[in-house]
Amino acid sequence: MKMESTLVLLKPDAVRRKLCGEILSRFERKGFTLTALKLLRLTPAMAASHYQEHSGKPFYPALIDFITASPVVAMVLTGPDAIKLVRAMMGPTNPVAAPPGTIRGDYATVMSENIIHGSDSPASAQREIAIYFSEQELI
Ligand code: YYY
Ligand code: MG
Repeated sequence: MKMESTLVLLKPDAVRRKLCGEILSRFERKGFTLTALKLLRLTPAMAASHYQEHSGKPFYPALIDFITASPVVAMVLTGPDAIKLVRAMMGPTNPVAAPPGTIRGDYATVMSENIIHGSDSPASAQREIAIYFSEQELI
């Protein structure tokens, strides 16, 4: 067991569908500590930085359009093994493969609007948290 912090985004579809409270509630009930939280609209530069590993892939232009189209909720969740546990609660990238009980399994139908982002490794978490939050904003 290691204490970790992970970046979670509730994507534009989650905000539009007013699912933020429900999803945040799942993470609180699981036992994570909320260590930063904000509503913001991503600039194209932030989106490009966040999704740099996907640059050039066929779905990249649509992904950038989607993630910058309207506000997201960004948060940092902290707790034991937070990175892996949050990914497990999210479910697989493709909602078709996401079991009921996972966030994508319960709320999403298509990969292009799959509700939530969570960091996939300690290196990603560190890099992604810095895109959204300053040191002073991490409580
Ligand atoms: O980390 P995760 O969000 O589960 O998946 P990634 O492989 O990092 O892809 C990021 C994001 O891109 C995914 O959440 C949806 C979108 N996407 C897509 O629209 N079509 C694909 N074939 C792959 C990913
Ligand atoms: Mg990813």
